[in-house]
Amino acid sequence: MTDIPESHPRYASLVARERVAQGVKKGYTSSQGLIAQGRGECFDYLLGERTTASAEAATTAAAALLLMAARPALSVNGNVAALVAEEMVALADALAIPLEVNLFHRSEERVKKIADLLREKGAKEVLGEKPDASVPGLDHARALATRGGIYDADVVLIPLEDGDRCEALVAMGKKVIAIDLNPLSRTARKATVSIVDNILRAVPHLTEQVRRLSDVQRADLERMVQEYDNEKVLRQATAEIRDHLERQFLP
Ligand code: PTJ
Repeated sequence: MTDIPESHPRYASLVARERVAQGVKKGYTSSQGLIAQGRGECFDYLLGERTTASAEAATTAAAALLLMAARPALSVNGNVAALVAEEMVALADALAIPLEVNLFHRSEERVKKIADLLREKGAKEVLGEKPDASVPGLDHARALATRGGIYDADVVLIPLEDGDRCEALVAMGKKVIAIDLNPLSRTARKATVSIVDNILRAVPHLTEQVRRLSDVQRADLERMVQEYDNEKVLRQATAEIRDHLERQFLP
């Protein structure tokens, strides 16, 4: 790995980039994942590389949804594995559910490498190596799903995805939580709850909220979800970008 000094003004961003590059070298991240990371970096820069108020609101609603779910599921792809493998294991632990590997640029070798990495980080159960069902309406490998996992889930977390599986999962009647730094993406607009934040900040924060809300009464969780308005949150996220840019660069 390139030795990046902690004093570098772009330290966190450069370390994240390095982790995705390592993921490609080790074979669990696709080369296309580098492009996705570049896009994410750009949006994070526009946001001011911070967790905004809109992301806080979305994260709380997402935690409430996951806690209320009868069968929640957590999807992991190559970029998620490179950036937050350990943190996804902690989230799965907090909810006492498995993780499921699901890839767009699928190869069986990459699925196995990601599943092995998650197990190495302490995952108790990893699904996705033997998919036995297919999400209707998708013509690519991302359709592959596991019964007892994403296929039967009522709430699915899909970090860093393109929009069509999000739409297809919503069409199956599922509630979908996206983590996507682009508030304008199809995924962000189609999801039930969109967390517009860097996955590096979003996943630990989501786990913290799941733990914090775990003793809250169901009626109160329901109220949190009912009061949540994803369109309003995405408008707020774009306003947060504009405000940050004006304050920072055009004072
Ligand atoms: O491992 P695979 O084969 O399943 O492929 C994974 C990628 C990410 C390559 C695949 O899902 C893909 O091509 O995704 P897209 O269409 O590039 O969308 C990824 C979205 O995630 C974009 O809107 C990015 O802005 C966003 N994004 C990228 N990095 C981050 C991010 N959002 C949050 N945190 C990030 N670090």
